[in-house]
Amino acid sequence: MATVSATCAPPPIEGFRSFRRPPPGFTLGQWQEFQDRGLLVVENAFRDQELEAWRGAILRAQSSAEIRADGFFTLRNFVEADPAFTDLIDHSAYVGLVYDLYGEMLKLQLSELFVRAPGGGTRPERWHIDGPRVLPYAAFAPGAPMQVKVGVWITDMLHPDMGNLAFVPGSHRHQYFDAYDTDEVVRGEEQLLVRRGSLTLMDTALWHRTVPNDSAVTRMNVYLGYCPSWLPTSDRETSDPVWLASLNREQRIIMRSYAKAYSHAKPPPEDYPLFLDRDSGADREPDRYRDHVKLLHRKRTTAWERFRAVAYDRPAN
Ligand SMILES: O=C(O)CCC(=O)C(=O)O
Ligand SMILES: [Fe+2]
Repeated sequence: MATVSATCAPPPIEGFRSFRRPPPGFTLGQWQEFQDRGLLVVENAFRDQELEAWRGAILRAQSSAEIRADGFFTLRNFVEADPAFTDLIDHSAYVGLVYDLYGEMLKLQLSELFVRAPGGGTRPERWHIDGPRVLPYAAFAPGAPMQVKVGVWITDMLHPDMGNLAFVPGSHRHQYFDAYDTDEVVRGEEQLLVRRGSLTLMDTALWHRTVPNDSAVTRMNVYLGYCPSWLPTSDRETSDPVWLASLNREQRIIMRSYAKAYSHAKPPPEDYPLFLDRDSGADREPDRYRDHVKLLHRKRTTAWERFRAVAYDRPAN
């Protein structure tokens, strides 16, 4: 007969050994740049080999899709389209940054790739912000970067007018923008100039557009949008379970493939912790609650809440 202790021993927590600390987050300088301009640039964030793998996967996706005559190609939820893309869900170059913002509720809101070939028909986007317009996130959370987009730049963007992203630095603090829904050139506008291998992080409350590609070069990049899990997912309902099973634990959680909508507000217990505390390695903050309070009910402070003290100051105008 089995001993009492053997039968009553708690089962090992599945995956416990694989809990890990998040990669590095914002430096103070990066935080300042992100909050002042609404867009942070990190050069040399990716290796050549990775960029080549992603470029190959974009070309594969493009070759299996119907391509518009003008060479414009976009694909949403692209992370599911090719195994070469899955490491973009939790890439160490930026998952620490978005974890600083959204902590234990981190979700990949959307993934989208863009191929903007030379020529007039590259479907430039007019001035806009991403996300809800009639009551933008800033109406409720004026100081919070509620939605961000990571850009991974696969081709050199060293000159203007090659299908660049254009933006007005600091405009994420304003809910109104005179050139909204136009493609006018505005004062203070910058075209994003970055080298291949750069990473950008944009607060999507930043007013932005794209410019036509008058160069001889095809622009290629991918965007990964992140937000708190309780904002709606933009590019999918749920993910293919077979594909999900091929991901690592953090990737699977960050996809937030929940059958019930309210699970996005209250994720299941097995999804905690997403990451351990970067400094202490603990799965909780000390001395906050009495012992009986379950992990899934314990608030974990984000780095953003601490950075907020360094004034992420966006008046609600
Ligand atoms: O292609 C770009 O750089 C920006 C596209 C864009 O603004 C969007 O998809 O919301
Ligand atoms: Fe946009």
